[in-house]
Amino acid sequence: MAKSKFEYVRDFEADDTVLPNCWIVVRLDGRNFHRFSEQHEFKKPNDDRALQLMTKCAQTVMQELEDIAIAYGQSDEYSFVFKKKSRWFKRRASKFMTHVVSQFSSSYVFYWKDYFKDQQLLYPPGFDGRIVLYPSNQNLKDYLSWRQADCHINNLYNTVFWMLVQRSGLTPVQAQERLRGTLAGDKNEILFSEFNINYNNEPLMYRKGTVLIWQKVNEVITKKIKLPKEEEKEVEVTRTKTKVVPLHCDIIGDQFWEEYPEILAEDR
Ligand code: DGT
Ligand code: MG
Ligand code: MG
Ligand code: MG
Ligand code: MG
Repeated sequence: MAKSKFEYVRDFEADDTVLPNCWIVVRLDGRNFHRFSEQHEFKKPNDDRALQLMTKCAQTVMQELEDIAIAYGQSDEYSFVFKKKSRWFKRRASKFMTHVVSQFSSSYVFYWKDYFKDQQLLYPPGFDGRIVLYPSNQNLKDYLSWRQADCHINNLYNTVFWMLVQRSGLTPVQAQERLRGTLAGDKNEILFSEFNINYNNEPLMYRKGTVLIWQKVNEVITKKIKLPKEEEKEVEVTRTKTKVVPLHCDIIGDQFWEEYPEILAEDR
C-alpha cells in the first residue's frame, strides 16, 4: 500500500534501543508515598500490608512480562532485572519502563483490597520509573547490594526513631536530634539498652527487603480420571511448575549467588 503523506511523522520518534549484552534494570518508586502512607494510615515504620501488596504487584509484573530474572523491593520501590540477552520489544527502553510501571500500578489498585481489608483506597497512587544498564555481573550485584544496604540503613534508623517517638514520647524533632551523628552501633545499642530490642531479631522482610526469583516447585493436584463404564476416580498427580518465589535473604554476600547460579547464567 502506498504511504500516506503523513507517514513522515514517524521519523520524529527517537530510537531508544538499549545497548546489547547489558542487564536492564527498571526501578519504580511510589510517588509522594510520604503523604500516601500517612493518608492510608500505614503502620510505622513498616506496614506488612503495604510491603506484601508491593510484592504481590512485583510478582504479577514478573509473571506477566517477559525475561525478568530477578527483582528486589523495599519500602515503596521495586527493581526488576531483565536478562542480558533479552530481545523483548527489540530492547526499547520506553517499552520496558512503561510496561513495568503500568502493570505494577494497575496491580496495586487491583489487589489493594486483598491486603488493606478495612482501609479504603482514597486516591489513585502513581509510580515513577527509571532504567539503568549494567554491563557486568559485578555491576549488577553491586546495584542490588546498594539497594539492600539502603534498606538496612533506613530500616535501622526508622526502627530507633519510631521507638523513641512511640515508646519514649520524644517529639519527631527530639528523636531526630537524639540520632544525629549516631553510627549503626549506637543505634543498635539504643534499641538494646532502652527498648530491649535485638535488631537482628527484627523481621527479615524489614531488614533485608524482598528478593523475587524463579523457582521450580512441586504442586500436588487432584485430577479426575475416567474409568470404563462411565466411572470416575480421583488421583493425585505431582506437577513441576516454575513460580515466582519471595525470599528475605542477604544478597550482598556471595552465598546467595552461589546458591542460585542460574540467575546470572549467560545463556538465559
Ligand atoms: P518521591 O518518591 O520522591 O515521590 O517521594 P516519597 O515521599 O515517596 O519518598 P521516598 O520514596 O524517598 O520514601 C518513601 C516514603 O514511603 C517514606 O516517606 C516512607 C513511606 N513508606 C514506605 N513504606 C512504608 C511503610 O511500610 N510504612 C510507613 N509508615 N511508611 C512507609
Ligand atoms: Mg524519591
Ligand atoms: Mg517514593
Ligand atoms: Mg522510595
Ligand atoms: Mg499497541
